[in-house]
Amino acid sequence: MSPLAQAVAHYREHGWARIPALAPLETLERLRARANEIATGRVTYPGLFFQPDTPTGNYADLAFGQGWAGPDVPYRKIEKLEKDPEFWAWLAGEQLRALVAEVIVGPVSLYRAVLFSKAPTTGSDLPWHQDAGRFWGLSRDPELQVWTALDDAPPESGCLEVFPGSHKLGLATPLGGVVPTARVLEAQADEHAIRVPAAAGDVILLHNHLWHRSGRNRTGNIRRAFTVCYLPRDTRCLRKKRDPRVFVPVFE
Ligand SMILES: O=C(O)CCC(=O)C(=O)O
Repeated sequence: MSPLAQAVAHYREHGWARIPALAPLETLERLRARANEIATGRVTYPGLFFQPDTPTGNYADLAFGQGWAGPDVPYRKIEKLEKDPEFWAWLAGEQLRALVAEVIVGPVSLYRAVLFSKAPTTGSDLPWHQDAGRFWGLSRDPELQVWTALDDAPPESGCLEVFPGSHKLGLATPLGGVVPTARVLEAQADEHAIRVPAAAGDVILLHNHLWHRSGRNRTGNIRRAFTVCYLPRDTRCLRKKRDPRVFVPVFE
C-alpha cells in the first residue's frame, strides 16, 4: 500500500490519520505570512469571518459575531480563507487533490476553509465536538476534514486530541457540534482520548463524526492549523431562512 492509502485506511478505521511532512516549508512560510497579514488586517477580503479568542481560555466565554476587532487581537478562528490565493493554492493543489481523491469519489466542493489559532500562553480550550449534524445544514454529513499544521503543535500547545473510533458511533446529538457532558461521561471519552501532536507541515485527516477537542496553549509559541472540509459535489445546503449556500467547486 502507498503511504497515502495506508493513511486513508487508518482514517477509515480510527477516524483520523497523520501524514507527516506533506506541506513543504516554502508553502508553510507563505501560509504563515498570509495568516499574519490577514489577522492584522493588511490583507482582507469581503466576507472573511473572524472570531476573537477569549482571554479566560474557557470556550464558554467566547463571543460570537464580533468580526475583525483590530490588528493586536488574537483570533481563535478565521473563516472563508478560500478567498485568499495562497490558502486556495494549498487546499486545491496537487498534494491535497491526490489525498482527497482517495476518500471522495468524483467531483469535490468546499464546505469550509478555516484557520484555528492558539496564541502563545492564552489559546483557549475547544471541547469534544463533531463537525456534522443539523447544525451544518447539509443533505448528507461530510466525512473528510484535512488539517494542516502551520506551526509545531506539541501536546503542551493544545494539540488535537481524538477519541479513536468514535466516528463509528454516529452523531451524539442530531444537531451535532459540541458533545453534551452526559454523552461524554457515558462514552468515557476522556479515558479513551489520545493526543495527536503534529510538526509543522504534517497533515491530519479527521472524519467529521470523530469526537475531537484541543486544549489551551501553554507554550510561548503560536499554534496555527488550517483545516479544510471537502464535500462530494452533489451535497446540497438545506437552509431555508436564507438562500441556500452554493459550494465552491475544488476538484473535478
Ligand atoms: O485545531 C484545533 O484546535 C481544532 C480543529 C478542529 O476542530 C477541526 O479542524 O475541526
